[in-house]
Amino acid sequence: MNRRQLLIGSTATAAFAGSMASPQASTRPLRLIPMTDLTGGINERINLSLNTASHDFGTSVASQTFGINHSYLGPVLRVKQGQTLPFNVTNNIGDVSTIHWHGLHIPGDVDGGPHQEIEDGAVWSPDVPVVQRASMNWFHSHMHGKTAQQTYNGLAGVLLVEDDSSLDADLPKTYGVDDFTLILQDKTFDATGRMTYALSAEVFEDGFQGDTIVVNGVIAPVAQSVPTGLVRLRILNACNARFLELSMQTGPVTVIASDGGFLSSPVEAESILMSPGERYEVLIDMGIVGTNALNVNWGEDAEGFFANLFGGNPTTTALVLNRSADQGFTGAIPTQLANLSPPNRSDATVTRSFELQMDVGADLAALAMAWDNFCGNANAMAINGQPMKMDRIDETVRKGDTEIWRISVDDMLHPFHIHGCSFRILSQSGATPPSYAQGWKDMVHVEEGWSEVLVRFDYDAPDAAPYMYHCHILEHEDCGMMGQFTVG
Ligand SMILES: [Cu+2]
Repeated sequence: MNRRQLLIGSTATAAFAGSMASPQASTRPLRLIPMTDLTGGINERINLSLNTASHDFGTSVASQTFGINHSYLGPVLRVKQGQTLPFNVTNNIGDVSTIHWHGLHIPGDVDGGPHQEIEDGAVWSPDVPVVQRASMNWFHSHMHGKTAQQTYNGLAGVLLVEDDSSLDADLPKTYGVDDFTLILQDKTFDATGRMTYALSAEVFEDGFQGDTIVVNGVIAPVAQSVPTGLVRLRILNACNARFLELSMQTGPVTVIASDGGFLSSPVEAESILMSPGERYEVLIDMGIVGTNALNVNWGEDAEGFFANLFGGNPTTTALVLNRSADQGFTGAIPTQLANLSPPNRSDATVTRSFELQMDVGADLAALAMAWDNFCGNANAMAINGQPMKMDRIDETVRKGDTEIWRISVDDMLHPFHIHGCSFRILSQSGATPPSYAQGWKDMVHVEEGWSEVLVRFDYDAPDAAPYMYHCHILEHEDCGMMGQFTVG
C-alpha cells in the first residue's frame, strides 16, 4: 500500500461555508493588481515594503495578511531587458524574511535566497540586472524554514520582463484591457471568513492544500469585461503545493510563453498542468464567443485525488470573460513567436543526479530540525540523503558549462526548481514533455522515472551566496527538500 492509498479517507479541512457552495453562482470583479511600468526608464530606487496588513478576500471579513506595498501580494513590476533594477526592500513584517527573484538570470549575491536575510526593520538594496529575454517572473519570500507561511500570507508579486521584440510583437499588451496578470492560489477560510493556514502531519506531507481558489487576492470565480478580439492572460501558479490543470470553457488553451519566455510558435492544448511556481501566457479569442471562462481542475491527476481528499470542488471556474461592444486588439494569433532550436543533449559535459526523498528516517529528521528546517510534526525530507543545511555546499558548477540534471523521486509528484537560470526539459517523468513545456523553463515536474533538464549557468554564485535547487511545494522546501550549489 503506498502513501496515497493510506491517505485516502483522512480528515478533510474545514471550509468557509460560502466559498465553495455554488462556485458558478456569483462572480466578483477581477482585481487588477496595480502595475508599476518601468520600461520607459528608472530614475530612483524601487521601493518594495514588506508589511503586515489586513485584507478582504471577498468574505466581507478582514484576514490578517502580509503584503508588498499593498494589503496582500505585491505590485506587478514591468521592466525591460538591459535595465538594472535598484531595489530598496524594506522588511516590516515583524520577522526576518527574504525576497527571491524567481526566474531571473542573476548572480547569487542578489538572488534573494535564504542567505540574503532581511532583518525586521532593515532595508535590502540589491541592484538586480535584467539580462534575459522577455519573460514572466515573480518574487516571493525564500526565508529558510518560513517560506511556505510567509508566501501564503502574501509575500509574492510578479515581475514582467519585456524586450525590444516583445514590445514590438503583434500581441495584446494593454494592461488591464486585453493583457491580464493572474496570480492563482488556493486558500482555506474559517467559518467566520478569515484566511487560515493549518497543517496536520498528513497535510504537511502533501503540502498545504486549500479548498478555495483565489485570483489576485479575491475568491473565485471573478469576472472581467474585455473588448472583442484577442485577450492575453499571463498566469502564475502561486499555490504553496497544488498542481492546477487549466482549461477553457470554450476552445483550446493557446499557449504562447512558458516560464522563461516565448515558445517558438503557439501551442494549442486541451488543458495545461501548472505546478506551483510555473508561469504560462495564453491567448483567448474573444471574437468567437461572447463569454468564455478559465476553469481549474486541481486534482493532482484526472481523478481529482487531492480535491476528494481535502474537500472542495475538483473543477471550478477561476475567471469569466465577458465580451463588451468595444473593439480591442485586432491582430490574429501569430504563427511564429521566437527562434528556439531544439535542446541538444550532446552539448552537456557534466551530468548530475538528484533524488527527492520524502521519508528520511528519525536520525536525519533530528538533523533536519537542528539545521532549521521546518517540518511541523511530519517526516523530514531530503535530496540525495541530505536535508537542507545552510553552511553545506552540495554541488559545485563551473561557470559556462552545459550540464544535464536528472531528478527522480521516491513518492508523489513534485515540482523541481533551479535558481539563476532557464533550462530546457529533455524528459519529464520519463516521457517527452508536453509541447507547451518544450520552451524555456525553470520548473520541471518529477514523478515516475527521470526528469532531465539541459542547463547552463552563466553568473557567479560564491560560497557566501550560493544558488538553491529545491522542490517548489513550499512545505517540502521548508522541510529540507532543498540543496545549494555554487557557480564560478
Ligand atoms: Cu516536493
